[in-house]
Amino acid sequence: MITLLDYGAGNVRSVRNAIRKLGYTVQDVKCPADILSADCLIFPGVGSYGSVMERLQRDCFVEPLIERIHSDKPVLGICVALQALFEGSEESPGVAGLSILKGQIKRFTESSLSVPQIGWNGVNLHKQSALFAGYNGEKLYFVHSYRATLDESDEEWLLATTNYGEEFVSGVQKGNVTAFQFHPEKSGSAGLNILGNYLKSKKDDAITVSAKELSGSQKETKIAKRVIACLDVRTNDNGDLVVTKGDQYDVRDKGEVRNLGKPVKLAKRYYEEGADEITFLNITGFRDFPMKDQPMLEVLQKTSENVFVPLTIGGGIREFTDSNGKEYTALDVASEYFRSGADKISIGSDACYTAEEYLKTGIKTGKSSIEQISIVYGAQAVVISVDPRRVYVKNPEDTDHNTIKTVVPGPEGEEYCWYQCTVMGGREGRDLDAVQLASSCEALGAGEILLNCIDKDGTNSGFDFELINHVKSAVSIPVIASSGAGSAAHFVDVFRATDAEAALAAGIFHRKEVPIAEVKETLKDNGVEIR
Ligand code: 1PR
Repeated sequence: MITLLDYGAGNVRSVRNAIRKLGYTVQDVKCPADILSADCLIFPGVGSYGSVMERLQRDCFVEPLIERIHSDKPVLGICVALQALFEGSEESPGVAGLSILKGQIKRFTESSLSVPQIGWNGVNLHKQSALFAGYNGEKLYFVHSYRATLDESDEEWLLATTNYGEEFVSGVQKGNVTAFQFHPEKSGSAGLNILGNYLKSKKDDAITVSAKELSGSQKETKIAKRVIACLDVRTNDNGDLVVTKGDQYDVRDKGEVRNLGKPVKLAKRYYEEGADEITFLNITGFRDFPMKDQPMLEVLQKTSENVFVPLTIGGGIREFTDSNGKEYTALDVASEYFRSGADKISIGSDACYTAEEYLKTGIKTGKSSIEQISIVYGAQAVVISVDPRRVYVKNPEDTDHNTIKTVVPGPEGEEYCWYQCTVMGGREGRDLDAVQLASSCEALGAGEILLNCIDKDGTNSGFDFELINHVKSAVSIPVIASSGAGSAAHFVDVFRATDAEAALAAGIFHRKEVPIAEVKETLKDNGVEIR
């Protein structure tokens, strides 16, 4: 029986599912006394530093947690939970941490790297640990903007470090108290093995493997380029929820919605084939309301039972009033998705409306979906899905929008274009360009850009490098290149021609034209860092 400290923030379902998958039962901490009496406690950290500490304070969990740690009873902290062991964080100035370890958590400072760090990175082990028995140096999943370093007086806690521009502490351990910056529950089979070792060692003393044996010679770790499988989901004309795929966003073939499979089954297949991340887009979310759309929530719940890599979900994240007059905020909708197993939510149409308002006034109202969700769940949980299409102009002066000189001239030989943002799945073009959208959303607290391209979608002709470089140079958050992948070589091309952190594809995976393993192999053969 494992006790989970679920204080109601973010995707704790994944941790719960991972524990169950490993054959253990889970009970929740219901009152402060449970923290002290638990045999084995897991403290998942999701959300921003301030909101984690605020919830712990509200529920009177701070004192018993400190007491449990001081008395060396088993605790495993994950992500922000590692950071919570320190005195405080730049993320939430003035908020006191648990102060087990000295010092403040600081934001990544290396300007050439996107922040947050989102993706798979290595760890260097600094001491023996039973938790890494059977670990073969696989990369593990990280998602954070702030990082820990240890004060010299706490050196005995050092378990693992990772490099992301600078070296930071990715694992601490002393006696029975351990915390990881990475997410074992999201790190595929390698992560489940580590989590299993923690759970096992509480039953019978697990084998301890030497740090040297585990990580070999210590070297700088590198973040991998991510390969993402995307599932566009909607209800077809028979009322079945299906994975579909458009050609330049037109998902109908001879009048019928294309049916490329069942969402839960396909997601499991992609996980097993080595996808680094899975994205679901509820493509009719702009007209249906997700909280009434239980099948979509069910897709997430079922998927997260068997898929242990990050899950993103988009579609319909906005405020809404139902037929009974009940009002829901975008945060309510997102929270429901997080509770159902999402690690990140993606906002499409509503991000355009928000950016337009922000560009008009320059005021951050704190009320937009992006701001509300980012404050509670952290920037890394908020993805902006951009659906742009090219608009050609003869001269840059012909438009107020951000233009590029293109190597793919327009129908009338135009040498310039801008990328017009669209809403409602490409149905309506807005007076907003992709750079305006991406940079406004970053300013409002978004943590990643999912950069689709209507012109390229479903064409198998390769990614639009011009668009990706144009947007990438305007933001300092990670960018996922999307639309147009037709071969494994296209992934190599996009990582050579742009600095995108990830590349996403749909059609080639659904139609089994290119297996994910082939994409990974080809990237590796061409010297691209992969998981
Ligand atoms: O506006 O917040 O409700 O979100 C709706 C979401 O649904 C947006 O993220 C939007 O991108 C997506 N969407 C809406 N309509 C469509 C459509 O196709 N008719 N799909 C759609 C977006 C693009 C990618 C696709 C890549 C890769 N699909 O998701 O997977 O282009 O495809 P490829 O590799 O086959 O070329 P809101």
